[in-house]
Amino acid sequence: MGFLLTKMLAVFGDRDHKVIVVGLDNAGKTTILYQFLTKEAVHTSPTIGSNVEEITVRKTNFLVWDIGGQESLRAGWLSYYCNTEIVIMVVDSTDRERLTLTKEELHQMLSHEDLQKAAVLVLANKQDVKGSMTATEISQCLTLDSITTHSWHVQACCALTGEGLPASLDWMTSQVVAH
Ligand code: G3D
Repeated sequence: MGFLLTKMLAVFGDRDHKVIVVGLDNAGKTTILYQFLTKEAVHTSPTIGSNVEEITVRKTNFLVWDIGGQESLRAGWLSYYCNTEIVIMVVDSTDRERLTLTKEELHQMLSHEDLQKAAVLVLANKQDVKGSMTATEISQCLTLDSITTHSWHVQACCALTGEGLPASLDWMTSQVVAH
């Protein structure tokens, strides 16, 4: 029966996989979410509360929550953690000053019990801006190599053009298919 169900899900598609998009304010979270949906850059305003959208990639459904990143909202991130399969941490690659803060937020999140099974995708956004940090620099600053408890991946991207985002969706799909 289990085998049959697995086969049917493979044919007809799966349940929704919960994804949360986090990162400091202005990192590009909302732009990325709408780029996933429309493949066009949209005019955004700071996220107050959250946006949620469904994205389907080759029969895999992701329910993607964009959570506001302003300081006053970050304390509320944990109310979204339950059942999250993928955490997307969006980084503004031009914002060197606040990368330490991002690092602290990321490692604190990953120690939360509700995220023990979540995979982590770090998006090094705004690669179109001259002088922005590379994905490798960001990976080093965030000490991603020290993360052994979670599956993780870092991807350079530009939310305005969508560059790097298809590869991100492929990685996300590989993670949920693998589990
Ligand atoms: P947030 O949801 O993380 O707070 P937004 O961030 O998606 O609202 O984006 C914040 C600002 O960064 C927006 O500019 C948006 O257009 C810009 N932005 C997002 N991604 C990129 C990118 O890849 N490259 C560049 N150059 N800019 C980007 P405004 O001017 O509307 O505040």
